[in-house]
Amino acid sequence: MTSNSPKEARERIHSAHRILVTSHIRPDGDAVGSLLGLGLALLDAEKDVQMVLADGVPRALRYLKSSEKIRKKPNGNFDTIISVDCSGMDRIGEILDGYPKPDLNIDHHITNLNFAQINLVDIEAPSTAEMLASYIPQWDLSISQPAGEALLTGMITDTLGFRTSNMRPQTLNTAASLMKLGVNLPALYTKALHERSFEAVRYWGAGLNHIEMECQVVWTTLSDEDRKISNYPGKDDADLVNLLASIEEAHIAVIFIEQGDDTIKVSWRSKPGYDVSKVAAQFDGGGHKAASGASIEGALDEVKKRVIAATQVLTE
Ligand SMILES: [Mn+2]
Repeated sequence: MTSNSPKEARERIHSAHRILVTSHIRPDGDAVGSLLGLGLALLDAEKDVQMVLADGVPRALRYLKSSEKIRKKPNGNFDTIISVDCSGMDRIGEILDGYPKPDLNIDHHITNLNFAQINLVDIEAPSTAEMLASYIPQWDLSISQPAGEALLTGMITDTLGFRTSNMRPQTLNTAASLMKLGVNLPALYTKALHERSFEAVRYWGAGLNHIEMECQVVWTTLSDEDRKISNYPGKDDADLVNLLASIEEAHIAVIFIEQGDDTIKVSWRSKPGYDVSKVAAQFDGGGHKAASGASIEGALDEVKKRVIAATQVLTE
C-alpha cells in the first residue's frame, strides 16, 4: 500500500538509520537545494546519510556550503531511500540500479508518477525546497544555516526570484522564516540569479545571433559550435531561455541545445495561459505549465521544425 501522509513520512525518517537522498539528473537549484536541505537536516539528526546526484553538483551551485558532500554514486546499503524534486524514477538516472524503489518521494511536478511507498506531491508548491522548509520543522528536525541557504536557493531558482505565476503568500512566509534563521536572501539571490560567467554571456551572444520569432513563439538554438567558440563548459542553455521569455511580444519561448550526440535538449517557457508541459509530453518530456523540457533525438534543424510546429498549435 502506498501512502501520502506526512506523518508516516516523519515516522519512516525517524526510524531510519542509513538514508540515501537523491534527486534528478541535470540537477537545477531546486534539486540541489532540496537534496542538501533535507540531507543536512538528517545529518544533524545523527543519521547516516549519503547525498547522491548522478550528474554531481553543477559548477554554478558549488558555492552552497557542504555541496562537496554530494557524491555521484551510492556506496553500500540503505534502509531508507528518499527522492526529492523527481517526477519519476527515470529522472534519477542509473544510481538506483540494484536498489529497491524509493521509500519516500517529495516533489511538486504535475507529472509525478507516485513511484515510492510514501508520496508527498504538492503540485501547487512552487518548489520542492519550499515543501521541505515546512516539512523539516514539522518532522522535528532542525534547519541549520547551510541547510536554510540550500532551501532558499531552491525556492529562489524555481520561482525565478519569486516571480513565477504559481507564487503564493506561503512562499514568502517560508522565505521569511528562513531569513529569520540568518539566511542572507540578497546574497543568495545575487549568486543564484544575477551572477554569471563571462563565457556564459558570450554563449548567450552566440545564441542571440540567430533568434527567431513567429506566431508569438520566440526561439533560438545553441549548437556544439556556439559552445566551442564561447568556451562555455556546460551542455545547458546558461538560462538563455529565461531571457527569451522576457521578450514582450512572445508568449512562449523555446531553446534548442545540441548535445553533441544526436540528441537535442529542448526547454520551453510560457506566459500564463499556455501549458507547455503538454507539448513537452508529446516529445516524452515533462515539467510544469510555465516551464518544461525534453530530450529529443535527431538533427538540430529537423527537431526545431517539429517542435516549433507543435508549440505554435498553442498560440494559434
Ligand atoms: Mn523543482
